[in-house]
Amino acid sequence: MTLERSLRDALKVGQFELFYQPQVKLKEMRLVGAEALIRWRHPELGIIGPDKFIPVAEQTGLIVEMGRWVLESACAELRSWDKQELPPLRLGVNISGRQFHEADLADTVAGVIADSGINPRQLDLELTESMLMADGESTLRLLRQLADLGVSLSIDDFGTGYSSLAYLKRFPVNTVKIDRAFVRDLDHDEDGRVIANAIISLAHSLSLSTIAEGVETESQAALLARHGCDEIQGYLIGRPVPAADFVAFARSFN
Ligand code: G
Ligand code: G
Ligand code: MN
Ligand code: NA
Repeated sequence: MTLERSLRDALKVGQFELFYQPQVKLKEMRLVGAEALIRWRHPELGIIGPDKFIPVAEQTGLIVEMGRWVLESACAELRSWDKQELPPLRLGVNISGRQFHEADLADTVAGVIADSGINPRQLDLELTESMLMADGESTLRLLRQLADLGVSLSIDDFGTGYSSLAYLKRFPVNTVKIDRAFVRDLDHDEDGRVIANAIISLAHSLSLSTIAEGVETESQAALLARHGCDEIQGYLIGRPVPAADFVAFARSFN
């Protein structure tokens, strides 16, 4: 059976699952959000990560249906956290290039928000630089439609893409996610610190908030705090875990 066929079947029978990775505000070390990360719970092979199947889902177009499932599941989870009386958290959902270029993404997001009954401010859509570079006017229109729904918009893996800074000013984006490559370099050399500092300063000068990804050590967290980075995400705080484990984590965190 082809991987494409297996993925379709897996989606149909409910073998995909979202894991959740915590995000913490550095100033007061308070849990403020999470990123939803898809996993395939394969009956024979165990947990399979997205790097093994997202590229195929992209190529075949299945990502559109899968992405819709991710949005619905993420919003259902937000609703359930609310019912379980967790403090209000923001949940980040990754949007793929193909999904972004589907004509009706804003309608899809609006529909999922309405059906789930979540507060749109709790939903954050993670976009990449390459999506924002594609086509000026239609991209701007779509971003405005999304922003008008009340969701927030982040740029994922910031610094790894085209790094044309013009779009940062032009588009209604709220947050820059500093790629973990830069965070890893923080410990190594002065250049690493200079780059991270420059990204944080640039973001702040445009009134954007910053989340550093892939934070693994206390010394990285301390350097980021000193540079005024707003939030961190990474193994230092917690790995991506199934929903039930995340709820337990959230209850015990503060
Ligand atoms: O979960 P992990 O850390 O292995 O994620 C690897 C990559 O897969 C990340 O870059 C992330 O952007 C991508 N990814 C994870 N979950 C999703 C998802 O639900 N949709 C899309 N489009 N990409 C995802
Ligand atoms: O969306 P994005 O591609 O940024 O997804 C984050 C990816 O980074 C996921 O694959 C996640 O499992 C991984 N990740 C999250 N925290 C850490 C970390 O502290 N260190 C490393 N090496 N990877 C991480
Ligand atoms: Mn991401
Ligand atoms: Na990233």
